[in-house]
Amino acid sequence: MEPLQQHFEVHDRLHESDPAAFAKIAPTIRGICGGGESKVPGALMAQLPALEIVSIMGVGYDGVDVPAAIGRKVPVTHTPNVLNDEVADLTLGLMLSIARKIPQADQYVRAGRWGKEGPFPLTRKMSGARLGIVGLGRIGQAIATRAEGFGMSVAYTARSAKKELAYAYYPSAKELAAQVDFLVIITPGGAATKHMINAEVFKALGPRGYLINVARGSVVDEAALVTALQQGVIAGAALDVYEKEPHPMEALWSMDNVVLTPHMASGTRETRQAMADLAVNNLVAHFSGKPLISPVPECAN
Ligand code: NAP
Ligand code: 8YV
Repeated sequence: MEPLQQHFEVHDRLHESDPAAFAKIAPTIRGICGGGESKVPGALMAQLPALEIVSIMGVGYDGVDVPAAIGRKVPVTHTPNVLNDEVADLTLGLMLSIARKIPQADQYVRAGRWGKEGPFPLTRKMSGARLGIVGLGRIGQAIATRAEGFGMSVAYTARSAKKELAYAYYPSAKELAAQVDFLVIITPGGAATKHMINAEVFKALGPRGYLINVARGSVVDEAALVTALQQGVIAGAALDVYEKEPHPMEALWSMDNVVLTPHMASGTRETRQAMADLAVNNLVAHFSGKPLISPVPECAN
């Protein structure tokens, strides 16, 4: 907020907190700044006749109606790359957490169970295991590099095979899942990937397989995931994102074979600052007539 307020007159989420007051100032609004999860529907943009730009502080922009923005000649920007390390770090942390049951072990000590019940039950080895990545883009590749440090084999699926990379390519998530121990999801959200990870994929992943979702909740069929976890179709899941945020399905809360984080993969002071700087700098560039730093691909030409 501070750097935004230095450059602009900011109305902080007034459309949500006071729609009547928002309606009065709406004709003067020239830019929208929002987070990666922000909803910027065409209906909101339609209330803003002077709108010139939408700047998203996040790499994912599935909440923005990009065709509607383009129809209005309103460019959309986002914050790619500056968060690759952070999201990849948390992903490896989630993989270790679910395989080694680190949060559960922490609870075991805090609840005094170590002294009463003895050693913690044995867990699962991650080093040397097989990793499958659904979406081998900027963040997916950062995850792959880290996994190599754990001696893991890496395979992936994406819209297209990456000839320049030595990892094995599978044409679908289901075929990939059948070959791996850990299946990490890191695609964009939106209609094209909705429920791409479903009951069929869980069956292919199998009873020793772990699902890790750091992409968007919409990519995974959460109800089918709950069933798969309850029935032992897969070994476990570590999730940073959910279909209804901030309300993950309650069935997940009490399960021992899941690790849940609250959409925090990019959430360090350092990285959020870098994302904020880029989001603000895109706005500053636009309003000073300079080229945008990081338009979304659909607006790059
Ligand atoms: P990116 O560089 O654009 O990579 C996206 C990857 O997904 C690409 O490999 C792409 O395939 C693949 N993909 C896209 N649509 C697909 C489809 N329909 N089927 C299969 N694969 C598909 O994006 P990124 O910077 O790595 O970010 C990825 C996503 O992570 C973001 O969009 C966001 O939703 C999520 N994210 C979450 C957090 C968090 O806090 N949990 C933080 C940052 C990002 P091609 O390579 O063939 O094009
Ligand atoms: C953030 C994200 O939680 O970049 C994304 O797509 O989901 C996350 O980095 C969010 O965008 C912060 O605004």
